[in-house]
Amino acid sequence: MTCKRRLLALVCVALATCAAQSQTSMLRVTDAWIRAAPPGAVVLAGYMTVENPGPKDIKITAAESPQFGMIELHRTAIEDDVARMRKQPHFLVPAGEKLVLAPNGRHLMMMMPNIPLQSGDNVTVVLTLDNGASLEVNAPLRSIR
Ligand SMILES: [Cu+2]
Repeated sequence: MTCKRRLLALVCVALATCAAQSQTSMLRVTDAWIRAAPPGAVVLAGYMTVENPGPKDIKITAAESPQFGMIELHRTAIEDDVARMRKQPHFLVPAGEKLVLAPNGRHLMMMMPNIPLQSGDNVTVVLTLDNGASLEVNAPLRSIR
């Protein structure tokens, strides 16, 4: 590694740390959980409450987990008397308000678990925010709320 490269790496680490710190004070996540599914299920749903006490709207633009191949942002809505899930480009957490991810509404659609998961297991979810920060959330698996 050249001297210049090492310096660049250090600056990057410093920036990442700053972003992580400024962002933790901006969104508060509580009550995160993943609904446990029968063994062999390839799709699970994740829920949580996200509070934004700050003065600016924040969007959750993506989510990922080391335990899942892919996570999509979904919203369940009733269309023609049928509940349908639609992929969302982002979830908005308005300034001073709460976003509630809950059954029959918005949720994280967690696909392709890397290993079998069961009730009591902890899942790590990393949310990507539109302010350039990311937020790590721990969500236990449980069968029902
Ligand atoms: Cu879904």
